Amino acid sequence: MFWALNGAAGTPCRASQRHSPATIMLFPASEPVPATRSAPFTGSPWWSGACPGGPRRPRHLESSARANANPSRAGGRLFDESMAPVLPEFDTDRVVAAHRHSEESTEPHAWSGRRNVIGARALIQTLVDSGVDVCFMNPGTSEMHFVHELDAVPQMRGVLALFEGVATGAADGYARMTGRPAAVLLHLGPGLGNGLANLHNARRAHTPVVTIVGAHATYHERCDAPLQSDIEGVARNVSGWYRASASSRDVGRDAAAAVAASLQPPGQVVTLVLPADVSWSEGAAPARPRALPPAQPVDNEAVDQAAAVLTSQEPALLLLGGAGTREPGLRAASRICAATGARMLGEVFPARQARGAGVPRLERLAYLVNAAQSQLQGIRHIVLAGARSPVSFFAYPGQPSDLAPDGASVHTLADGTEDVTATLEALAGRVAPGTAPQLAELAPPGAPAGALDVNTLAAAVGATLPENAIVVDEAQTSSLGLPAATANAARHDWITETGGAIGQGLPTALGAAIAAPDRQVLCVQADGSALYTHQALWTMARERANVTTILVRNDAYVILRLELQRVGAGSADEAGPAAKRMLDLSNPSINHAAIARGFGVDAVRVSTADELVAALRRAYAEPGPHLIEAAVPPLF
Ligand SMILES: Cc1ncc(C[n+]2csc(CCOP(=O)(O)OP(=O)(O)O)c2C)c(N)n1
Ligand SMILES: [Mg+2]
Repeated sequence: MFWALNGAAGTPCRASQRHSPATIMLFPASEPVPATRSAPFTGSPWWSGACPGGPRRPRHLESSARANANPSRAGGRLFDESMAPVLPEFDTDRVVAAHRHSEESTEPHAWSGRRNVIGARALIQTLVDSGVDVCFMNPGTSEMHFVHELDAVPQMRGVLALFEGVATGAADGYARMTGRPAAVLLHLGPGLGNGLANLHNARRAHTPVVTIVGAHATYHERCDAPLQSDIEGVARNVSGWYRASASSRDVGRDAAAAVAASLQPPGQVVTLVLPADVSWSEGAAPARPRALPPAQPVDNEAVDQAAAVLTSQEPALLLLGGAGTREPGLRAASRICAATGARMLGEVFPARQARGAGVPRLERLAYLVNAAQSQLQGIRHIVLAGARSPVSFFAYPGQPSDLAPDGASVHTLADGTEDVTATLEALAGRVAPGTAPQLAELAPPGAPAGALDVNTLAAAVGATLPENAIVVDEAQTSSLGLPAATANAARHDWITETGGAIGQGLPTALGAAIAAPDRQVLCVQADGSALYTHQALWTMARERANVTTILVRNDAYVILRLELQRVGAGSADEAGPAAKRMLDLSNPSINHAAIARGFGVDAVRVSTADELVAALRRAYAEPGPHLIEAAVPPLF
């Protein structure tokens, strides 16, 4: 299918519907229980039978702590025994292959026939078997059996976060770098609610996240105890799939279904509710991983029509999002544009963009309406590849919401549920055979000296960025110079705040570092946004995460000074003292380096560009997390 909107700018025919939650599965689950078939699980002490915990007490009371258990992820048996402790980046294919392999297996499951397995253990084992072996969590009473069983299934790495928004943001960052979900364990409705903003960002990034929400025992619900609340009402906001496990017999297959649902293209947040009695009751069994749907075939009609539009000689734009901002998609898009003369732009806030030397350069659509309008001026055709038709982030009096220029046609080449990369490659094969992509040269800026401002900040980042770094950008107004200063830096990946919910930078950087421990993560973090989830620093210290944070201190919500004016409320300079006070963080000024040290992170304060460069070089050279608090004057 190929969708076009001709005439006045408006909503494209289908892409705009794609962001709403796709499939809501309602409790109780009604699908049939899949046949219990097994993969080769016989090698480990755990699977071979006797519980290492000792005496035969009821399983949920049993001490199964394995003091000498090897927590290395190399022990994960889902894929193969030689799996390195560090999974290679972008594991989706591997997950898919494992799921297929598992579906084909006819061996009985090692646990079939066992009645004394509690729900929590079956759940964790199913997650591990399905390729989910990291769980970011902030547990409570209803999750205690899950916590207890972590020692029984040591392939699951539990990562404690001190606020739920850290756990959910970390899961987002983790999956953006691995292509496979992490689990998040949260405590009833309030815990899920605390994690919601970063689940929202994950939803907007189409990140697979398996959210497990512990709940009261099923029979306890009617008591309306203090923590009882509408979990589903909270979950629906972000979840494309929702289910509450009804009994310990169901929880394994529910977990397998949750993982598969999270990986449904283009990826989504899913929520599995785990009542406490489901968690502690026996009679559970781990379930086989579910088969994942095969990638959709390329839509040749859409490719034909995009080819016609792009070769029509009318000004055309290829707008890239989702998988289109990864390197294979960018290379194909660059070839298409080189051959046809079309322009290419990236969506405003891509989930993950490949950048730097050796990668095609991709300018992004601007956040500010006027700037975006001038980027789009004169365009007659917008061809969407994994992106949505451009809209203004907010409504502003007298400004358009829809940014497609009047008279432009909007065409969907591939939406996020389709194989964006393969479609771009097919289009490149059609219109650009023999045309090479245009790749950025390695030409980083020189190391800056002197006063710190948003430009010297950016130059310091570009001059020092290590090869293969992961940059998490929550620098807000201080990010202004970053794209240009890093376009010709060493190759790197760039992660942005897809959903506009702030407090995402530090958690996402934590998750990315756990996903890719051999890569350097640089988090360029605005001060106000940092303070939503700064507890992430403690988890970074505890997990020895290789994250260098530049904490950009301007002692204000600077962007809101601009927004005050843009929405027509009046200029920030002329605002009254009560209004000004709501946008100011300077009284008292916050010592972010001291906060970081309090959380166990090495931290320094810098006030010149040369000091920043030196601090960055030192931080990159040493393992573990570092925070550099940089005093940068506000842009407005
Ligand atoms: C969850 C959430 N709460 C509040 C906001 C509104 N908001 C947007 S930007 C901003 C302040 C950002 O300040 P800072 O991080 O210091 O960046 P600066 O503007 O100073 O560069 C706020 C409060 C938001 N986008 N998301
Ligand atoms: Mg600020």
